[in-house]
Amino acid sequence: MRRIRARRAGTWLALSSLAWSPCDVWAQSDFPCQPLTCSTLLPSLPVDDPHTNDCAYRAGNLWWVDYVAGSLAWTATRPPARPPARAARARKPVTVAVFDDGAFIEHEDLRNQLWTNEAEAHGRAGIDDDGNGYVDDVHGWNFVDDNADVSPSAACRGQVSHGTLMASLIAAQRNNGVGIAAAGSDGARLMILKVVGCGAAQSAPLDPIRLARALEYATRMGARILSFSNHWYATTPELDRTFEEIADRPGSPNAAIVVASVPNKGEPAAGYPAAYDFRRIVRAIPIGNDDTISPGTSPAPIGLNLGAPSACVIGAAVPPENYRLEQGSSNSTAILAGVLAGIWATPPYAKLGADEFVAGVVRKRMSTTPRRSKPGSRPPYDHGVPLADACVLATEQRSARVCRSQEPTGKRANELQRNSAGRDAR
Ligand SMILES: [Ca+2]
Ligand SMILES: [Ca+2]
Ligand SMILES: [Ca+2]
Repeated sequence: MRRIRARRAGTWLALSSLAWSPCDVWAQSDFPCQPLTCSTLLPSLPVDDPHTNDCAYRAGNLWWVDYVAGSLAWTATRPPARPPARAARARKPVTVAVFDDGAFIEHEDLRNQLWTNEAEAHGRAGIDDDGNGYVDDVHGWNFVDDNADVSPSAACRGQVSHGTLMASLIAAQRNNGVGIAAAGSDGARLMILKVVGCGAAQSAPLDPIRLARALEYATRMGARILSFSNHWYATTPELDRTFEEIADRPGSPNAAIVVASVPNKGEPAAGYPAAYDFRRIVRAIPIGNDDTISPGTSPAPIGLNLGAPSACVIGAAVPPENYRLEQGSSNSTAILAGVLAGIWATPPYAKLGADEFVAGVVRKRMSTTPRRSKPGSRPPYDHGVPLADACVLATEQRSARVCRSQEPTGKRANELQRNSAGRDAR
């Protein structure tokens, strides 16, 4: 693998592509709780899960959750035959570190989904209670301003909070009566690591020392999945070594799975960390409608490349919006991270180490699923990619609804057909 060595000031980090969806839904006062008519929105199945009351889900707007069979992961993390106490012990939430521009952690779908440093949560303000070198790091750390405030700063309010959206697509709270749900709702806990500022700062040069510190923090504090909905095109020996330790060295005490975005705006290369050929790198390939790979997707190295939804995805936003409809390869990455966390937290996978999970679940099962995208027009996508799909696992625990069919039926199908006809006529 050829690595581009960078002068420190030349290492760039860019949030992977994210764009407004073309759907005019903002005039709807109760967005996202009413069924949306959107030119690119794929249908969900009729909602009949009594354990999931989130309004966007019940409205059929979370097509992408069913697409990756997120509700299968919920079912599997709710073993019906076990007493509650045993079920709780069997479950092992996976800490997912979100490397982004921070997140609005007071959001109604995020505040109960956070990783918590218990020593700091029950400690004294202004004191580094656990002695890890970071004062009051309750839910993560702000490596930009070097403090514990991981929420978007006042200067960033009114701008898109990329990290808020990503955090919600990994692990938005399920069954709280509001908003959305995600594949990692029950299995993931979010560690918020602010490594880039908002607005114009998002395309500013990356400080590799800052990123290396954040990586070291994440693994030391127990993150098992590191989610990067961003990429950069030059690296340093220090960063290479850090990623190698985390994502490649067998038996490393810092072993974790790195979920890396592959951008889809026609970039000639995927960038880092997707460009690393390490064994614990899992790349998200953005999938648009009808199982097609987003046409501008950069070529990714051979390896663990799984397709995940990118278009017309509803996620959390900073008030007063609260929710946004977005499309982009960033979405695919966060959704894939949530899928992996949701599965990994579930018996019998919860007991596996990072290498075992990658080898036995991601490589052996998910990467060999017969459910694949349509072939892309050019290498390396001319044979398609396997689609992230929890249904290939734990067949004995399958939720019949999500695995039975990907096609809408009955009344919902008729309704979608009418909507489609109406769109075509416009
Ligand atoms: Ca601390
Ligand atoms: Ca403290
Ligand atoms: Ca919710």
